[in-house]
Amino acid sequence: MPSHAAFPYLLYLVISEQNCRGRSLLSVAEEAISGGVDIIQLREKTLDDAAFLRQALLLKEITDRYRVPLIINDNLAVAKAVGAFGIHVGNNDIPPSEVRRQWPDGGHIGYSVEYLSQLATAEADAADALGISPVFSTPTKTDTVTEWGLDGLGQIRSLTNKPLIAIGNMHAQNAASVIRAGANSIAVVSAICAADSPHQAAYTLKNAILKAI
Ligand code: TZP
Ligand code: MG
Repeated sequence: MPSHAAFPYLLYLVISEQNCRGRSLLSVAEEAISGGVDIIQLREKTLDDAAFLRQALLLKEITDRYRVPLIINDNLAVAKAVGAFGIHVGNNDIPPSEVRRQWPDGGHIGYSVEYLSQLATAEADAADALGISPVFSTPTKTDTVTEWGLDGLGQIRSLTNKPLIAIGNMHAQNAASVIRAGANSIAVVSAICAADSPHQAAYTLKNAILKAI
């Protein structure tokens, strides 16, 4: 079983307005926090920088109110401008070492792993946590490379001590097995953003995780 001390954020919400079924991202985030979400990543792939910044500032007000860390996906300027807890970058984004250089007093860096060969690199070393992307294929993100599955996750677990964030078709029914395979954190988009009740969905997921650790 992995240590949960380095990354004590068991339930990780990845949110964007377009995945919220027409509801306000802010109200979905607030409900999700009330249900037990531990950390939130704002991932807006369709907004320009100004709109992304406005959205991030509004979300930061909420995450600050509840003392939930805010991660910004793939936009260092926005992450710095809002004083985010950290940033998450993909394999084709600004590399973690460059984030570190441009944000020396900066925050947490998450880095998505799509290839095993990424693990033995300076970029993985520079990251604080690794995204296992995706554990299971998902309609939410289709331009993915490797469907890791539980075996792939377990293999990565055996190769690194970094906290592992499992993402891709995570839900209450598979969360426990993913934790047992070595994940430190379960990250979801649809399981919370598209739920009738984001509060209840977060609560159910959190309980499934807590039972598995
Ligand atoms: N990265 C890998 S899979 C994914 C991201 C952002 C989307 C996960 O969405 P869902 O709806 O939780 O499967
Ligand atoms: Mg990217």
